[in-house]
Amino acid sequence: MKNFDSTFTFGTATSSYQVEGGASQDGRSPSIWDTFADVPGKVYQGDNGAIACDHYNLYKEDVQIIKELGVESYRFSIAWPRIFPEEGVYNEAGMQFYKKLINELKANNIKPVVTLYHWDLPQWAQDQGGWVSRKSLIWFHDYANKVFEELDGLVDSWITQNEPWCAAFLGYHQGVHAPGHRNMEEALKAAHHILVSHGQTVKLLKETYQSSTPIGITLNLAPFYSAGNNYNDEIAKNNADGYTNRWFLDPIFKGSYPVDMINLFSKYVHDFSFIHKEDFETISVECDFFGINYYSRGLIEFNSASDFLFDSAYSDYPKTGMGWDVSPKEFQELIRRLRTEYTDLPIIITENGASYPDQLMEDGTIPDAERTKYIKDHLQAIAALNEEGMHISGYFVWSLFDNFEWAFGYDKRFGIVYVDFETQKRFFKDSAKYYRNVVLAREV
Ligand code: IFM
Repeated sequence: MKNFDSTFTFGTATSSYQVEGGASQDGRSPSIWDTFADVPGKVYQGDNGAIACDHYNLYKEDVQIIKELGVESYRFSIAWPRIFPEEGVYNEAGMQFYKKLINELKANNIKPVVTLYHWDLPQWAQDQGGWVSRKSLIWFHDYANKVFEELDGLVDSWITQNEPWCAAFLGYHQGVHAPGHRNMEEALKAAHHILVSHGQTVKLLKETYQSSTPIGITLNLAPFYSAGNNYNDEIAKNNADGYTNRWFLDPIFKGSYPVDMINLFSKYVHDFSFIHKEDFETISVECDFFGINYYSRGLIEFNSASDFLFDSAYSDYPKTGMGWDVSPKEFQELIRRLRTEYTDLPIIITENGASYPDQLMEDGTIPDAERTKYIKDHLQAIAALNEEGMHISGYFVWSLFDNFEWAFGYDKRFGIVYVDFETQKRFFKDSAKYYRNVVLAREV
């Protein structure tokens, strides 16, 4: 048995578009995900987030579920198109929802951890170029400014951006997320503006608001390994690491982009003048913590036909329902690397969890032994890392609920609480009961 000390935070996480529903309630305008989900073939079975878990209307009941789990914190995100449904037009009714949610959480002793951007860019912003346009910095500044004006002081911590790699590279390079473009130049511009928007937002909170609310960014990181013991696979692994991890870690913690990746990307991008020299000082601004979403390792092999010479290789590891390797040992290696190469900041695991095909039994139980083991293994890994002095200060299970899993629609269930999407009834899975016991005992 290993212990978590009293400073360690346990929580669960969701994001606005994945759980809220209420797509046209109280003046919300469409986000890029509403638009993308409308395009035939983009999302599994044509699913969308119009209703999702109806959290927008059921938030009071949902807060009771969080309370029953015994966790101290709830991580959620704000839907930008509720706050600014049109450029420059503030919508107080949208803000009211978050005020009510925060009040309800606080009344139940649950700390709100709030993400400003978890991928639901207003469609009006995309119509003008989205994150590819440098104007996104102005739009995001105005949005963050209004949110801070109304909510800072009420929330426990702020997260500026969630997983810039997904928003930029899945959205603008691979085309599998909204807005569904396939253009590396756009992806690099989007990634850059997202990173600058992060730094600018930290400065806004600390300098203009003189706020002491902790603030940080969340990256999705994966440790990569080469499939073969040969030079080609080593190169491929290095490129995978650069594309996924270093392109984001280096500017945040070292104040520059990795030169090997600039060289590699210059195959598709010939003009890097969208990167202004002074941007690095903004991107690398000092934060209070570093958020990591961890799901899996990647096994990599060389492929001369792929954009950046790498591909996923066959791996014989046990897999989650997403086909992702279950890899808690590699998670530990990732954290040790971050400590040696990048940062001393407290690390918060802002997401970790697994999707499996669950079955709701007649008696209302959901036996999800694989998810339970996944969570247990990662919690044990964290406790062991902390014994080594790695200073991980919190853990948020992804996700509180089964929800809209982006291009996979409702096909993939990540929740520790099962949602029957026909009735909107919620059921604790066995993993939720297990997690509650860990949280209460503070040991794993
Ligand atoms: O559901 C997503 C979440 O929105 C961002 N991180 C990964 C999760 C699982 O794919």
